[in-house]
Parts: sequence; C-alpha cells; structure tokens
Amino acid sequence: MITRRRFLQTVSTGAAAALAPGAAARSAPRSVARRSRERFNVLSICFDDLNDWIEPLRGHPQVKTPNFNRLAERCVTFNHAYCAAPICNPARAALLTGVMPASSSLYYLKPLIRECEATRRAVTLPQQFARHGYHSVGVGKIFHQRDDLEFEEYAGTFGAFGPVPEQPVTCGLTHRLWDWGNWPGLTDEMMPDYQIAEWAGARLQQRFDRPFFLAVGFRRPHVPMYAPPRWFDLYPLEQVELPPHRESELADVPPYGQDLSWSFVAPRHEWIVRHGEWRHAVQSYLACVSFVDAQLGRLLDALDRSPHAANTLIVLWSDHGFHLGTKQRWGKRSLWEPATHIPLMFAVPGMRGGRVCERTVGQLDIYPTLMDLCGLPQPMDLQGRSLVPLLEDPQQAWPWPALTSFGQNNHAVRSENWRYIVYADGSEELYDHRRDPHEFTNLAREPQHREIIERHREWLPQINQPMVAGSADCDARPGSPADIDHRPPGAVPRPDLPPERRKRA
Ligand SMILES: [Ca+2]
Repeated sequence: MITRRRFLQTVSTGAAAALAPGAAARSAPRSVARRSRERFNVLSICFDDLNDWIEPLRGHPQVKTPNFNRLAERCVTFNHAYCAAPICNPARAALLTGVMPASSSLYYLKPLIRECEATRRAVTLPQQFARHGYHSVGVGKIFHQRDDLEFEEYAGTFGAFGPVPEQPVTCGLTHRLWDWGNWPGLTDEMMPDYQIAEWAGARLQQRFDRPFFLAVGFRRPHVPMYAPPRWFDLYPLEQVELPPHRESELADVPPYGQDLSWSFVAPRHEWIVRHGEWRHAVQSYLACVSFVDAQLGRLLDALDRSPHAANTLIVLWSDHGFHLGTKQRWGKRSLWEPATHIPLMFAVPGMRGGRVCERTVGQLDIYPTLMDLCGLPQPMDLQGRSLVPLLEDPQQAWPWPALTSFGQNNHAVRSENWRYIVYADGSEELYDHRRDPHEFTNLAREPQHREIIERHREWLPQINQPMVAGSADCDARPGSPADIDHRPPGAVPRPDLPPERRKRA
C-alpha cells in the first residue's frame, strides 16, 4: 500500500501541495456537493486500445462515430486526456487503484494488481463504491484480467477478443491476434462487444436496491481488427487516408526511444508497407471503431429507456492509444501522442453537455472525480485530482500536466502546448504542439528550449520503483518473455525480425 508520505515523496516539492489528495475535492463548488446527495448511479464505459480516432477528438478525418458524437452532446469532453501507461495492465491498474506506475511498480502486463505487493491490498474503484453503499457490477474487460475479483457481480467476457477464422485473414505472423481485414460471415451478434452491450442493456432495465456502479468494458478496436462487413463498407479502401507521417520522423528520436517502442508482438512497419497493407490496416481499425461505436449506441439506448436514465452519470475512457504507422510503429508501447492520447468524457446529470475542455488531465484523475461527483470519501492513496472544477468550468486555469510512464524511469510529461519525454538513459525529446501536432521534430537538443524542458522536468516522479519480480510481457530486455510467450506453438516465425537482438541495460 502506498502511504501518503510515500506519495508525497513521489512528486516534486513544488507540485506536492497542489497535488495533495483531496485538495481539488475540497475546492469543488457547492453546487456539486448539493447534487452529490442525490447519489448518482455510475455507468463507466471503457474501450481497449481506442486512440483519438473518434469524431469528438478528430484524430482521423474520416472516422464515423455518431454515438460518440451523441454522447458528447451530454458531456464535457476532455481534448487532452492521457493514459498513465501505454499498455493495458498498468494503465488500467493506475486508473482503478489511483496509483501511478512509478509508485506501484506495475509497468507491464504482469504481475496483476493482486499479485503485486504495492497494490495487493488496494481498494479498487468498484470496491470503493461497494464499500459505500453501491452495488458494483462489471461486464467485459475493465481490469486487465481477473475482473471477477473486483466486482460484487461480474457477468464475464463473452468470448474476450472474439471469434477468429481458421486461417488469418491478412497477417497473423507475429501473433495470432495481430491480424486484420474483412472476414465475411461475421455478424454483429457474434461479437463479444455486441453481447456485452446486450447484457448491460438488459441489466439496466432492472431495478437495483442500491445505487449502482456498472462498468462496461468493450474489446474493440483491440486486435484482431475484424468487424462485420458492413462496418468495412463505411470506408472504401481506395479512399482511406493514412495518418500523417514522414519518412524521416524517427531520425531525431534517441535510440532508447526507438528501442522502447519496438514491439516484439506487432508486425514491423516495413513489412506492412512492403506488402501494401497500411491502408488496409487503417481501414480495419476504422471499421472496428465504428462497430464499437454502434455498441456504445445500443448501450446508451438501453440507458435512456431504463428507469435510471435521469440519475446516472456516465464516464467514458480508453486504456491507452494506438499507433497505425505513426512513428513507423504499430500498436501501443510508446510515450508519443498516438499511444498516450485517450478519449475521456463525463456526462453528469444537471451539468450542461456539449462542452470541451482543453486542459491536460490523466487517468489517475478519474477515481477522485467519481468520488467527488458521488459524494464518497477518497482513499488517501489516490494520486490524481478531482476534475469536478473543470466539469463546472472547462476554461478555468489548470496548471497540471499529464504524466505517462512506460517502464522504470521512462516518462512523458504532456502540457497543453508541449510533450517532453525522458528515458532511463537520460535522452530526451521535446515537441511543440502549437506548431508540430504530429511530433515530427524533436527540439530537445536546441539550447533555447532548455527552460521549457526544466519546467516540465519538475513534474517527473521523484521515486521510480524498480520493476517488480515477475514482470513479464514487457519487451524490456533481450530475451524478454514477450518474444516467446506471445507466439503460439506452430506460428510462422516473424519474417522480419532484425538480426541483432535488442540491447538494453
Ligand atoms: Ca489495451
């Protein structure tokens, strides 16, 4: 368990007072406190590997997400929300325990929160609701694994990543899940996300004897990027636009950063380009986003016709972003904008929707925000801060940047105008988002930016816990289990594995 004292050691002196748990909550306007006595129900909706390719965030100019749009009309949408870590387990663990990776030591896909000393006894978000008179219900993927341990009522995964064809549609070389394309015969009803929305929608029609915390975790657009054909029809292949990119954009990235973002489980960018698959993979991701958008719509329909429509607040989030060829990378596992920028939306009964907030916020802020909105106490270890002041006034000053960590001592600090990255070997990146929203030009070596860098460095955690024993699937060291565990028996060896092994201390 992270003590308050230890928490305060994790942030710099200047930031500590402002970041103290509960500080923002105490400043919440009285109007919210008054509303809180109504004991809102909470519907938490999350997505797996959904980047900013939804219409409200304009991450891809062609994506069609009418239901995200519809929800945004009721919401404050955070345009600059960032994950705590760019892979599933540590991102979800941070959000659901309120403790950052640098404090918990959970950096990779293993261990799980109940297997890690620092978080073994954490009061997770659904547990906190349950302790304070709520009925906690989960369906689908909310935690990385073992959701059944965290909810009073857990309905299952409905088939996890969904059906897979006997033979890969397109690729499937590096990992069976790393495949994409139109698989004729697939129907919406066959997809776990359809069934998850169906189950949650039916549950919402029932009465509860207590307020509820219902968490619904969708799987798409996580690979395999399969969706029923009608979702591909929305994006004719020849018209699909590739994300902005430059041939040379890795040239000024430090070797450490290139290496850290080099996933063993994703196909190489060179392979995808050489086989003419870039546009097809982008089409497949867009199809998956529109498919899951439709499931969001079915869930919202169900809420709207339920007895709980007027008294249920909604929070929507993704665990992290996703590269589709940006920085010549595929998948997550980087400290750059595409892997760290996430949707985050709050719809609160009685609060005006259709508003956007440009301030930088993070996943750690979700737990204290929900406590604040529902009038519940915060566990003292929470390291984020309530966003209620921003829900009340999205324009108000907000000095805090968002922090993303990937492995020990690798951090990104995102302020409204800048992204600063520092790796464990001390190498750095700096991007000016006012002029360079796609992070093409690393300014870290230019002396005139030293002051900007120093200002961002003040937000780095002062304590960086070492990776715990049993950390795995991390792509972190030569011979990492990720290279072996992720390859099913009999899989075709990756055709493009570079001859030299990765080198890292
Ligand atoms: Ca994920």
